[in-house]
Amino acid sequence: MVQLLSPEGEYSVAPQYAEYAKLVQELSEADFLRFYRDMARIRRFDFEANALQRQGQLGLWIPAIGQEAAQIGSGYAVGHNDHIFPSYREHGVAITHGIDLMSILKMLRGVNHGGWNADETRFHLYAIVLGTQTLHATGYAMGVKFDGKVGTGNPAEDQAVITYVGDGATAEGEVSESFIFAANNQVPLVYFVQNNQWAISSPTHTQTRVPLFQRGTGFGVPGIRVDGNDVLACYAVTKKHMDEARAGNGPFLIEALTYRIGAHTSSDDPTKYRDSEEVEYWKARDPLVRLEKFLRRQGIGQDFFDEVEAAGEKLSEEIRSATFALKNPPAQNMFNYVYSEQHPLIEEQLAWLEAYEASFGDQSHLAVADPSQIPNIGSVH
Ligand SMILES: Cc1ncc(C[n+]2csc(CCOP(=O)(O)OP(=O)(O)O)c2C)c(N)n1
Repeated sequence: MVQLLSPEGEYSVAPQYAEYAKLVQELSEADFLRFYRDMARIRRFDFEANALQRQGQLGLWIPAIGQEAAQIGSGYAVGHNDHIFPSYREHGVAITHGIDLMSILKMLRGVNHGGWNADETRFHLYAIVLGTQTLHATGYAMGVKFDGKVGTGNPAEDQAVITYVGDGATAEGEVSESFIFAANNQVPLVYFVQNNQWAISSPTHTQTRVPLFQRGTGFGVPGIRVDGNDVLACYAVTKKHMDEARAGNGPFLIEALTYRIGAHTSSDDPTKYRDSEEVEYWKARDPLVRLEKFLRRQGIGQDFFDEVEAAGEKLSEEIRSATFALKNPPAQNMFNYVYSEQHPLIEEQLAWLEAYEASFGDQSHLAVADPSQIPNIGSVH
């Protein structure tokens, strides 16, 4: 397993991983601080979103606590032409590609169809149907390959694709199919498997007989395991294999070994199926604490951590007030974008809905109180 930062935040490189360490040496102190800022930002966002869900402001929350190093490290390793096909938990990767955090919350409140501009950000839409994104990514990477945008040596031309998939989802047939097409066509694709060790209540060992980094080997997709709680290793390993993919060396799989510290979603209670000792073991290997220890060893002072804390407070306030201010869209919006052109079935259903709503007469006296008047319960640590 590639590890560059120990849980105590010590930087050390085993000789066989020197090629990865070279990529870390190209980073500056500003990069390390940016990694920390974003990891802390996304964790704060996570706590806030969870609280908003509990207050009834969101329909669902999907936490990523514990997975910040895997997401921020790999996200920053994606190049300026590359495309990203996420699963549904990659809020950390999203912020490395300029996704506005409110677009994630709007989706989980159900006030839009779930989206952002994937053309601009190259961060494609979340995929809830497990494993499907690996096929989308493979298809996209086949297009890149057939358009000759691989291995030209021109950084303005060459492209690679990365797809994020969970440990459990690697057992889906779609993922095996994507391995076959990716390998046979030698497409520029990196599979980034976040092994957070649980697929809702199913532990990884019930999903595979081989370590996940070997999942693609028989299909022709080689792989490696990285410490998913070590942001520097996640950055370096992803950077190296995205570079290789862009250069035309075919698909590759990275298994980032991490842990889902929180629940699967706000609808799940993990105390029903896993031991608290296991959770405590992984909390002691918290990726954010590990990077903090490294930064303190590098001489980064308390001022920096205070500044990050203050930015977190500000973010929480912004997220809360922006969420409270969200308006419910007209129910008619659900018919938008079903077909590219008008369709008689949709017109009929829309007419039915309008007649149904009109049958209640004027409803304005039933309007709910202004949600911004809901008392502030304070931030959650
Ligand atoms: C095709 C399909 N089957 C089942 C589900 C229900 N489901 C949602 S998440 C999940 C577990 C996925 O676990 P994993 O791939 O390890 O990713 P994680 O949620 O841990 O990030 C399941 C079974 C689904 N969304 N899609």
